[in-house]
Amino acid sequence: MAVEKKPLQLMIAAPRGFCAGVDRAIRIVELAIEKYGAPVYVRHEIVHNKFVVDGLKTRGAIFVETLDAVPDGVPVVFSAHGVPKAVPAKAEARGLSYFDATCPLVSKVHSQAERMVEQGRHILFIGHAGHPEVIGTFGQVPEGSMTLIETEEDARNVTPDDAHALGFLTQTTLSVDDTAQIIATLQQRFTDIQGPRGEDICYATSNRQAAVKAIAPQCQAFLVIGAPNSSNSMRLAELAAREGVKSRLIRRADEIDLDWLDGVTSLGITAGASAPEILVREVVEHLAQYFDVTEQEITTARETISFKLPRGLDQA
Ligand code: 0K2
Ligand code: SF4
Repeated sequence: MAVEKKPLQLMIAAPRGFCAGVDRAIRIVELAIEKYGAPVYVRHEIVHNKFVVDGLKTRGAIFVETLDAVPDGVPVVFSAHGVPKAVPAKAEARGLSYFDATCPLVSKVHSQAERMVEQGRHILFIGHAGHPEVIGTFGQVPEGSMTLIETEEDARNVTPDDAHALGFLTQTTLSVDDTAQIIATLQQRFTDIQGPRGEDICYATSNRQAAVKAIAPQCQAFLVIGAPNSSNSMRLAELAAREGVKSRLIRRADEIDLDWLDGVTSLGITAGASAPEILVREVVEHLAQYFDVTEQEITTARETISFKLPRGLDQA
């Protein structure tokens, strides 16, 4: 006798998954392969998703962590997270053709950093140590002109040389709530600190977080599709947990733990900005093998933004 499947309502967040910067970055690699033929080198994972990276590998992309690993005469693409200024400079010095897939919203932060330093300000940069975007943004300005602020405690304890010549900037993929608190602390301590309007958290990061916040009260568990090295995805899983819902970050459907779902009748689902929709469908189909699933999409914002391709590839 067939075992009856238990009902499971899936509350699927919208927006979720790919943002305009990720779309553009992947397209740049595809077009570079089309234009130059394989192989095309990519410095760092183009976006933090193994499925995407593996897909591009099969088309002829080779992923490396440093420019030194790129042979002469082969084109190279820089990842969506951005690179220190020294990287394109070195590529130029070597005569390499390169394409910069840095998200325009990350490049905007790079320009803000340069401008602040030109104005003689020291920058307090809110972000996560070691993240490629942070390394890239630090690499836009002379060494010593930026201090990393990772936590509110850092914001309380930082002792800049000149408290009246300060600016702050942020990584684009941070927790909206944590960042607001850190900024409030900095503004309280350094009353004339300059910053961008709000912060530099991008539309995609904040929209995905807002959707999780809206859904969390209606479900008993949350699955976030994304990679552990994906800052924006990690923030979504963390946020669901803070909203009182148990949550897990999974790369693929095969990481779903059915025991963990025991007793759950409504499940939130979202995907980080670097996770393709096909992986969301894979998760839904996997769950449908074990549960009697109903899908409900909960839309908290509509995204229409798209970014132009770099010159040289827009006609490819
Ligand atoms: O969220 P992360 O910055 O770690 O990066 P990904 O998961 O690759 O998402 C794309 C965002 C890239 C730049 O903001
Ligand atoms: Fe750009 Fe935001 Fe997407 Fe990062 S998450 S690539 S900053 S749009």
